[in-house]
Amino acid sequence: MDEKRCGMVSIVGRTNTGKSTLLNYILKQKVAIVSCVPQTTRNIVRGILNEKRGQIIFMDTPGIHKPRHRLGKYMNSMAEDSARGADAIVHLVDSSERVGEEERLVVRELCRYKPPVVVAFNKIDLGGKFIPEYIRLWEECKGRPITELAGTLTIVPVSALTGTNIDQLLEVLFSYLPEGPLLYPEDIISDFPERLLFADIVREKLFSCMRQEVPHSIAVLVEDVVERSDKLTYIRAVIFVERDSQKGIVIGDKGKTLKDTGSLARQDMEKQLEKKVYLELTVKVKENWKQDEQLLRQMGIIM
Ligand SMILES: Nc1nc2c(ncn2[C@@H]2O[C@H](COP(=O)(O)OP(=O)(O)OP(=O)(O)O)[C@@H](O)[C@H]2O)c(=O)[nH]1
Ligand SMILES: [Mg+2]
Repeated sequence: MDEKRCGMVSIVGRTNTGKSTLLNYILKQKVAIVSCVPQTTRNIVRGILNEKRGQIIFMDTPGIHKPRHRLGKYMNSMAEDSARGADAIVHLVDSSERVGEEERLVVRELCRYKPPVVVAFNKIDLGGKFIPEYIRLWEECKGRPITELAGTLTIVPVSALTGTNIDQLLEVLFSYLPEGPLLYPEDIISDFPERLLFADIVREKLFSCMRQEVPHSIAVLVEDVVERSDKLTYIRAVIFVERDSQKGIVIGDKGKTLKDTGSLARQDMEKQLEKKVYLELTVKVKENWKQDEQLLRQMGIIM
């Protein structure tokens, strides 16, 4: 029998291109939260695909953007380190959006890295209007036409939402990986700590329940996960906002936003744990939490 292939693949790109959606689609399970708000992902989320062909350890990374604070800088450097150290890189592009400044930043960075790149044109279900712009950008950075870049650069149009061409993407990725022993046991899907996933779930539900835009001011910290019995887990989470006025927005009229968030988050957590969850949510104001190293460490953003 052929030797299995195994390696690390980093999924990088500008924010909101569908990186987390892609990871969840490939793993057929929710391991990373998704929202239409930019900068949803704040940590590296590792998801592991096991197949007959071998094993791919995917790293879903925070979207690369122009950082305005310490949190943003950490998010960018996390994505860059992950790409640099991978066996292959998926540069995930939103092909329904024009090339922008952030995308130029990403391509310039990736061009300097060693691992082979698959440029995956995502959201192809929306028509892929701007694909030629992205190809031109890569050709400019590499200084050669795409036809001369075989082996180091491959392009695949995909849809992480409908699953179009994901098979093809996986085939190219496996071909880039070295043969060798598996790095993770075959029954593990993600090594992302449960506590951080629960915090992310609260954030995802808040994004979907809030009408007003304060998502970038929000951080969630899970302070307690206690197994009360075989059937019940108690989870306590604190939602941090930067200003008093934002506290009101998170709580909502008569507490509705917070209540709806809690109820949706609890349902997701119950699915993950396959048991009942009692979820307690509180909201606290903490100015400048984005500069607070200790809190960023507790949230797993700084190691
Ligand atoms: N139409 C369409 N929408 C998609 C597709 N993939 C993702 N989306 C949507 O794009 C939005 C962003 O998806 P995410 O997966 O959160 O994007 P991301 O790249 O992880 O974003 P950050 O974590 O903020 O960097 C969500 O509203 C998704 O539903 C796709 O193939 N087609
Ligand atoms: Mg994401």
